[in-house]
Amino acid sequence: MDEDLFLGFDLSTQQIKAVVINEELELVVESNVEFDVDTAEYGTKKGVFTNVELNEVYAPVAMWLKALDILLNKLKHSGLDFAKIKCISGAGQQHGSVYWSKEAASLLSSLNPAETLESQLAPAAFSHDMSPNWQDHSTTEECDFLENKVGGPMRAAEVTGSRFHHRFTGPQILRFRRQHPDRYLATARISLVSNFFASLWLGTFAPFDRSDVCGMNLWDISDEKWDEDLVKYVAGDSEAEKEELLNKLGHVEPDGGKSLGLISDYFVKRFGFSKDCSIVSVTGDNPSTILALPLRPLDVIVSFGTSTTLLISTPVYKPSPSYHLFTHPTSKGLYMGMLCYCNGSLAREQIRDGLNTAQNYSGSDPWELFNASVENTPCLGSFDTSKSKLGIYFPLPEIIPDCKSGTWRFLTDDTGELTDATDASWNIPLDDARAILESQNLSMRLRAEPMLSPSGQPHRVYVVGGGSKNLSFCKLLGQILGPADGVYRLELSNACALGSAYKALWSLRRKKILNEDSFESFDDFLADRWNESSMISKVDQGYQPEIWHRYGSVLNAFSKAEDLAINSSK
Ligand code: XUL
Repeated sequence: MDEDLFLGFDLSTQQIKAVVINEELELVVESNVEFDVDTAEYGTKKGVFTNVELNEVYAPVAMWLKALDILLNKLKHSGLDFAKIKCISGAGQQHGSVYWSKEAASLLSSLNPAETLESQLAPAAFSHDMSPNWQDHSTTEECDFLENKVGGPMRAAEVTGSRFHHRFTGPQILRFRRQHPDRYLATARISLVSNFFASLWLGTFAPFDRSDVCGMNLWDISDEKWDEDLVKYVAGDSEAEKEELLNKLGHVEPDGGKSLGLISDYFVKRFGFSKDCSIVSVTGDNPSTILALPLRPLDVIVSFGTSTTLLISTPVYKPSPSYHLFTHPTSKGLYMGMLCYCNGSLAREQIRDGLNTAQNYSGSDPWELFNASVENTPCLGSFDTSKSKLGIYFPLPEIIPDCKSGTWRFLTDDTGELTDATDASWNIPLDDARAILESQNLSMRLRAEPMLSPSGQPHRVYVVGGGSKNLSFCKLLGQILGPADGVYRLELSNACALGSAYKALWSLRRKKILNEDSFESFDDFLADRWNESSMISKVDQGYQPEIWHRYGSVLNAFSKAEDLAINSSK
């Protein structure tokens, strides 16, 4: 068939994925490359290297170059005609930074199509061979330094949408400059994973994406410009050092749908792309995920993956140190609210495995006992409201709240007083199954409520990611967040890459609004084409007043329990 096609990528922590769609949003082909398996010679574990003593987590940039080449060859062998692709966009894991060398610009623009990206760009195009990863926790000193300079977490959140976080790129650049002053000096450009990827496609440095740039703690969201004070604190202390860093950063493209240019000749000659194929801003993986559906204000997406993330589209810029706000990837006047937890699936699986071992489970569904225990345990572990159980489970150091690893179990009564749970009061590991889901969901509710004003309830909750298949997870999410219109599973295993493919399509086909200097919005464009009944299914009724209020009544106690966990681990 002679149809135009659109390509979306997801360069995430453990793999790179590609999806190709047509104008009707139908999936034409998809493929992926898993780093630990397909680029095993790099020796990463779950796509990264970890230095436990230093709390560092990072990934080799050259591995991504190799993986892209493998992925494009896989797509070619699947019969995809690259010449039909009219536009490409993508998404990258957020916050990760790539440090380009002084030779990078000329290397990027003169690639030989007979050779791989990896052999031509690595190591010469980079002043540092590694990209700090979003799971990195090494920048406590830098975050404290910046927080002091700025005047506290609230001020940082007001300006940049988030307080300083270990993984955010400003603190990471500061640490990089302090640890490797020579490499910092040798750096011509600093990109995020997103515009690093766009730069490969363009054969020249791409600007930052309007949404992903908000993951740096350097961008003034309201004024849409670099915060020069912050840039200066990260760069050193002089005007000259600030200017040097501003040059290394380059600019930010304000229009998420604008073509950044045509595809580099390298891909035209090596893979047979059309010379007219246009490249659109590559955003972060979370902003791209909200583009996989026409998300309305007060709708929430919860992604149950390695990390648990909660995403909201909101017209209100109401910053807080306890969540993140980003500029919406496509729509002026909208923001993306986000919560991002490190302890997602790993924490749940540890409890599941403990339960299976304790009960010598040998069946075929590893979640059978866990789910049965969730169903058979009453709300908060007790029918008696004066003996509610609250647990906190962080096998990894957590981002929200900023807390070292550990497990804590408490009992709380109607007054919100907390006592440590005893072996007699808590049936370990049986009670932990419901308690960990409650704990993860209460934490989301506590933080998301201000973004969901006035009622504190979402309109709809959409679930995605591996854990969305588990009905027990969906049910507890519905009970605790209480969405008025229920919980829906997005029947997609590739929401993030698909969001990027949709963005590529919108970019090329969006209509200009007559007499105005603007375009048809992404959400309207998508809503016109999106076939809801084939994309989502309702998995829980959502709001049940009695249960929702019972969970609401322990939110203060839960917040105190978190404080105890934070202080006990200091
Ligand atoms: C978001 C975050 C993670 C990564 C995962 O702030 O750190 O969700 O984007 O790829």
